[in-house]
Amino acid sequence: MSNPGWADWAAVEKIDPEAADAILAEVHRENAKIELIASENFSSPAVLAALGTPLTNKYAEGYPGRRYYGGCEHVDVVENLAIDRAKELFGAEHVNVQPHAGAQANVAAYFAFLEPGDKIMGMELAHGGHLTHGSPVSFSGKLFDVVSYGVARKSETIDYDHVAAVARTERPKLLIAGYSAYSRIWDFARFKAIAEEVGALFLVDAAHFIGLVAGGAHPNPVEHADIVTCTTHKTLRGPRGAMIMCKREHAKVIDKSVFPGWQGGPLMHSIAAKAVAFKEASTEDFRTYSHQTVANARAMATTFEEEGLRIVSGGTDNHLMLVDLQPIDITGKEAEARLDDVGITVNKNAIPYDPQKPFIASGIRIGTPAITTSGMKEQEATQVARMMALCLKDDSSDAQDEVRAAVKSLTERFRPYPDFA
Ligand code: DSN
Repeated sequence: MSNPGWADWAAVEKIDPEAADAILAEVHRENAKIELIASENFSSPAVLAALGTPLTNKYAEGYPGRRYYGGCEHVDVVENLAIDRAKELFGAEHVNVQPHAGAQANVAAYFAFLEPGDKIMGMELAHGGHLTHGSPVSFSGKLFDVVSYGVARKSETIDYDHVAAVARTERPKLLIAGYSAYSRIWDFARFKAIAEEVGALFLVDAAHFIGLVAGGAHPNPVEHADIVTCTTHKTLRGPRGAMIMCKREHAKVIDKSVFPGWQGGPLMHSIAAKAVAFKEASTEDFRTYSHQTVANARAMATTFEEEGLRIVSGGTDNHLMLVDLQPIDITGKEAEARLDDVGITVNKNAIPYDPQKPFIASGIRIGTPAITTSGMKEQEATQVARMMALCLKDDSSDAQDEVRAAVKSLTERFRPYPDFA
């Protein structure tokens, strides 16, 4: 059955031309611009097809075999497929595939073990951590007693001795590793040892790099952490969503915290798409993709440095890098706008010890998951970095036009949805 008949794009155009136009414009943007936002990727046609199914209709509160609604026999199969594939892919003892998003996975994981007012210790947002790791503007900072660690000023990498010293003094109940903007491999074994020494649970938020783990291009935090949370749409290239992996002994509290603790009905269409994405992630193609993502990031970092820009911590081991723009005297905010204008999408980002406010920022964060999905290799990644350096260093209209033309020519060859006209 190649055309099941329930997805009808013509109906969207007929019923809601305004929404249809905006959707098509977004797909066109994804095809026509160079996408370097480190947390974004392009889902495959199979993942997109699984998302757009009548599984969105089904209420399935509970878990496979233990639901609060009838008629769950098929969605049970789907959820079990997703769970079993994730277990296999990451060597996890238990997996919950129901969290709707990364923040929901973290809230459910924290409250499986913690009470409001308990102490958590995570990486500072300004040094690359995530809002949910204790920022005062998120639930994590409002409901918990937060201790943060950052990167060392000189190396711009984690100072494990400092983390251990703070943990010994503060004795958090939960130690969190993970980031939104850190380009180095994390020593999970060292963090586990610190957590054990102070009697803390150890949680890794692997949202950014979990796809690299699946493809064998990054160490696996599941081997060390009590709990691993992650999203499914970044390097893992699945549908927007999340999951939690944990040791068997924590399975019950994690499941109860997700449902009924923090969520109601699971998004079964999204869980179906997660199952498809996990199958894709177990292939040799995905291994190649993950290693290429890292190779592309390295190529870009080297090129930026050759062009006189500074890479925070001196390089990258993963899919992203922070570029310090201070040597060329342009702010992150200005750089984001100028690059956007020539067809290159990035986000401004604070660098560690940034003298600028976060909304201005001295840096930009660059990630290679999306361009690698579009087929770019080191040669194109290097070309993109050179084009970006030209755009940022020379604001003449000639230079900007030259980069705009180069973007057009590259995106004609490398686009995520080539069949979309
Ligand atoms: N918003 C994501 C990112 O860009 O890293 C994290 O949630």
